[in-house]
Amino acid sequence: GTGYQAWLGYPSIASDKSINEYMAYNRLHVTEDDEVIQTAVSELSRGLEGMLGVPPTQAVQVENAIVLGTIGGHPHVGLVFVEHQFEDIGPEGYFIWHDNENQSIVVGAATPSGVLYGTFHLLRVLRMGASLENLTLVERPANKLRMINQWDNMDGSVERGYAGTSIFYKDSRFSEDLGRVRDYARLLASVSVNAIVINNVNVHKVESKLITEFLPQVARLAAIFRAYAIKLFVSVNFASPIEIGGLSTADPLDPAVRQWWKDATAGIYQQIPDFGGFLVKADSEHRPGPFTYNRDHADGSNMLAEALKPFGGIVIWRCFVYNCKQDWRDRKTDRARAAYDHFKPLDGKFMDNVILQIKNGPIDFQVREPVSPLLGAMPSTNQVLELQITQEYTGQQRHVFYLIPQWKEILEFDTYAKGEGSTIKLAASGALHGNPLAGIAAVSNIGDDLNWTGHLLAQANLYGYGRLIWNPELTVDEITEEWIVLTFGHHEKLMATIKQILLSSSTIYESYTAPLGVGFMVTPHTHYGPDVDGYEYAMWGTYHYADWQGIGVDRTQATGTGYTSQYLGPNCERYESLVTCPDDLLLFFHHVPYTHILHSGKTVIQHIYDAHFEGAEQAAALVDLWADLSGTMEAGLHKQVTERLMEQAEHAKEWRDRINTYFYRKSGIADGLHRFIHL
Ligand code: BDP
Repeated sequence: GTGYQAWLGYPSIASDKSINEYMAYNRLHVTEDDEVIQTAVSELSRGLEGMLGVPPTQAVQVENAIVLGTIGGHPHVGLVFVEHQFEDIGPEGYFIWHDNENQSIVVGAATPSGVLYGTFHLLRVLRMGASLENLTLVERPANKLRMINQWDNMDGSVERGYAGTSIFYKDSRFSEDLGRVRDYARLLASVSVNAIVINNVNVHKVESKLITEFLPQVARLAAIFRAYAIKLFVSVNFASPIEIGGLSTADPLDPAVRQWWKDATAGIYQQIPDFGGFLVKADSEHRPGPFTYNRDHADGSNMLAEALKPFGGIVIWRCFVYNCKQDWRDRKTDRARAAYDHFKPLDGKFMDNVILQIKNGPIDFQVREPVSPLLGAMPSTNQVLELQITQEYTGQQRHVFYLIPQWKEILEFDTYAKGEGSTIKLAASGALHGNPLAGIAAVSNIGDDLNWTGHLLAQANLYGYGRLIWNPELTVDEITEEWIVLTFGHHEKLMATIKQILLSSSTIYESYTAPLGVGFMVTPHTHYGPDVDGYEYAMWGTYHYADWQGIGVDRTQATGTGYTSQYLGPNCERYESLVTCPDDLLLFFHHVPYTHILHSGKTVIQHIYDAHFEGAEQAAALVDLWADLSGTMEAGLHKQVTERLMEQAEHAKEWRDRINTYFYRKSGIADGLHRFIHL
């Protein structure tokens, strides 16, 4: 009961009715010895053996077998594909087809990676207990780049990691035991992740050497991921030519600097021929960047892109760029504006192997933020959407917070960049503007905790992330139900209860933390637990401008920072006007008196009180809901979650009391329901 297998456990189905049906196919027909296809074979063997009790045998003919292969490499797969004229599956898609005549199942794709994804899909079908009769599945990914960012440091710590220490590094070295990394690669590939950045975006001196001194070890990691069709990327330090190269400048237009990057890059490709490229955080939160030399982000990224270009590598340049000192005591500047203000004017200036990576919101992964107006706003520039799986501001994997509904909302958001229907999912996939490189990246939530994610239920966020980036059309229900069955098995009550907990979790958390989109209100630096006073008083404090009369950040064009003008069409007016601005984002866009009446009919202050009382109550109720599941799963799993939920319930009370007391003292307005006596 550790949770280590996550959604890839394959318990025996000896007593299920499907066993006889599945048993009839327990033979594999494979003709290619490609490494990734062999990975697919071993995954399938492992799964079948677990479920059926006996490993599959090698089939000499395709009858009564599972047939795996590429269209060009396995004659039977090629034949089936042509005969059935399955729709275009692209380089990474696949088809799974039940051949009635031969009583076989054919998993085919254009490339080995497609075969691997198809194999994992077939395993999912078997685990879900579905019938194989008439099975026809044809899939291709919506997003080309499906990436994970590790924020791991070589000292073994993980920035914003809440599940133990790094599985990659320890004491400024690579971990001796890379078995954990291999198991991680399995988890990622099983949900179609095809790229990973192996170190934190904040690159210290020691990690700068990943592309020089530590290359042999990086190459070992690349080999592990390669077997699972995952490309390896490294976060680089923009000042590397100085830090480790012995140069006196990192000016992107300096010929010696450019040469240094070219040589370093060539060195990488010598050891890792399929190296993915670089991820860069520059000119943000004290990281070095082109601004030091009066150059812009296009100059900086193009220099790296030029070095990578001959090898087919790419530069992913983050747009999380803002001056972390700017808002302090100054209400005229606005951190929310920064990414758009910096990057929008540079549209068209980036090389074609540069991708801009843009956080989903304009600030920083808050519980609630509007969608970043930069997404979709640069037609001539490649972009990827950046999400955060690790729960930095969403309870740090001590509180349950299921992120899939939030991500769905983001993906469905209409930017109006090319008129109605210009959704974020189309911007992210590149379809909106026809960009050649595009996709989605997210900050991982795993560490060396036995169950990977600290909170067992946080595994659902990693699983759901993978499923959603492959196919943003999947519904929240579909993803949730899949994860529950794959993790806990089939059980009616268990399904209903866990689903209820997951689907209510984000609303509950939101209600006892920062209200109405105002954000932060967390302890500076750790970002865990409530904190009340604002930026006016502390540099890394919260950001809500609450005083005795009112609260919120005025980002309107009429009287505020003008941030609303970065939105297009109806979005701009919707946020600008108090009449149309949605309640849940009200304080993100407007500064209002506590007595302002929401669309819900409540005043802002009464909403704050009510939400906090209700949220804490609902958090406590989760403990009871979970308690009711005892006996439906392994005791060890049950206990893990019980402990976290109890901590959450306690902590929710602290949130409730500190936030409510703060606003009561600020506003002097009593709770209409007179509940404070119970505090
Ligand atoms: C913030 C984190 C910080 C990261 C930064 C980033 O607090 O640790 O370095 O984002 O994304 O969310 O670069």
